[in-house]
Amino acid sequence: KSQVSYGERAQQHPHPLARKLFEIAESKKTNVVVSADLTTSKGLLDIADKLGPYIAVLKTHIDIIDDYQYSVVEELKALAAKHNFLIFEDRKFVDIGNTVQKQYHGGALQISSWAHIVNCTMLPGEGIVQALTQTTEGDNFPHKDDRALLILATMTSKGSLATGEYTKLSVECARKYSRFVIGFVASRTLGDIETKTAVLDNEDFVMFTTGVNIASKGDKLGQQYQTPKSAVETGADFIIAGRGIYAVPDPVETAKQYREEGWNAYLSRIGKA
Ligand code: UP6
Repeated sequence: KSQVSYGERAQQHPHPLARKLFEIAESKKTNVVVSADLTTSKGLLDIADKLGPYIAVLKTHIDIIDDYQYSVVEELKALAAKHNFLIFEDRKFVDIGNTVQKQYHGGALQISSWAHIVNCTMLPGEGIVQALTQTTEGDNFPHKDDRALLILATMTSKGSLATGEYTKLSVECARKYSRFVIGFVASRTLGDIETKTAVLDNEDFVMFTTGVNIASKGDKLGQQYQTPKSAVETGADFIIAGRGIYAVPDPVETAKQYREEGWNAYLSRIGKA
């Protein structure tokens, strides 16, 4: 887990989008990512506008929006610019290279035209990362410096098989394709897996942690939670919270609370508390 400040990481990171992300965290003093799992356009846009000032990233599942039209992501892009946050489409690509290229760039959702960050699983093997990386490098892709990939290295759901060899391959591919991969979605540091694949202190992968909730330990469908403080202590650079923030009576006050707890844990981690 990094003991370096977001500000320094913003200056040193080789990837332009990671630099931007750390700049946002530093300037807005927040490491909160809200998982805006609302199922209507209005719900999504309302929460994005209200919570925008307190978050670094807004995570979407755009395919759960009942009344989806492309104008929703255009409005979302405008809100991202207004409040200075990035958009992370939690698509969890999981297919052969040829298919994920089409899912990322085309189809009904046109994800690469609006999502700064996307993620993929390692189930298909190296080819998925290779395919996604490759398609951002052609001359006809205008957003190259503004797009990045996270690898889903572990999962928070009970009984998940994203462990062992799967997690090791996540680290290997993140390293090999670091021109597009900036980090992981994971719930623990990846420094403790075998020496050959362990994340090293001099590698600046960005760690996003889901399953963050102050008030609950889990749900009835196998989700398992930890608090913002424990997530940051375990290595999260960015804490992702969904229902803990958007499904409570006062999402704005709650987002501020997550921001404060996440930020204080970060300050202690870098020795500035
Ligand atoms: N998510 C997890 N666990 C993972 C990966 N992704 O919960 O291992 C995603 C879910 C959801 C969000 O798809 O969008 O993070 C968690 O929402 P919650 O905070 O409401 O449980």
